[in-house]
Amino acid sequence: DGQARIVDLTHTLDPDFPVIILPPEFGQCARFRMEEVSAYDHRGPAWKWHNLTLNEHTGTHFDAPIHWVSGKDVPNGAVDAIPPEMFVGPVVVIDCSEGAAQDADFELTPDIILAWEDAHGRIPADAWVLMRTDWSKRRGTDYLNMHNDGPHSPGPVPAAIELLLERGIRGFGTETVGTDAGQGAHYTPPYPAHYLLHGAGKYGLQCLCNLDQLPPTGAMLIAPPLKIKGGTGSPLRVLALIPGETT
Ligand code: 23J
Ligand code: MN
Repeated sequence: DGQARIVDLTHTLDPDFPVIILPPEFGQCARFRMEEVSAYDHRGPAWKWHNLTLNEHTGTHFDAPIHWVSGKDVPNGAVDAIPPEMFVGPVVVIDCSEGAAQDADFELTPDIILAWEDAHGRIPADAWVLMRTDWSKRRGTDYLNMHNDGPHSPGPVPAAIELLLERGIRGFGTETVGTDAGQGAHYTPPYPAHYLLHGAGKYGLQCLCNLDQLPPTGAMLIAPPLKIKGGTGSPLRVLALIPGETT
């Protein structure tokens, strides 16, 4: 009947929004920057516009298979080559917010997924699976939660991603700065969400928000990345549509 409640799962692109910090031996992600070109002034009397500088993995963003070495040869693995049907599809939400409030290193495990399926049914093939942690409500340094031994934020164990791949999911999304836990480098394989998902040709979404406004099942996700030639990912607007509800 055309009725749907629309929830915006996107953070505002803002130079102050944290970006991932990798161990110092690696290249680093540039923050979002905005440079004024003109503002109805001598540089352009009737218009205002900006030059933008950003990493593909800035703010609320999409991860393509070629982001990771395991997915480097996936056909159509760059953002410009992914079939557009992949950008509209069903979404389910696994609520890990209570556990993540207690434990910054909270792990999404197969047991949690199986318990979710007992309550809500089997995860449908081709669905996006989002891990709700309410981490998007954190501000400032609490978001990356960096300690001397690196960042601490919740994420999936390798076996959880393997189970989601058995279900044939389309992709996996989180409210944290990555699809992997802050301490995800210490799993086998390191960064299992990135390694396993992208190796299987699946997608990622990171830095999502407002997952607390979604039902566990029944919503549709619209998540088309920018069409960057050979791009490994892209900031994007992510919208959820909840049929039969009104805003
Ligand atoms: C590069 C290296 C490691 C990671 C990431 C990027 C991300 O989380 C990302 O934004 O895809 S873990
Ligand atoms: Mn990314």
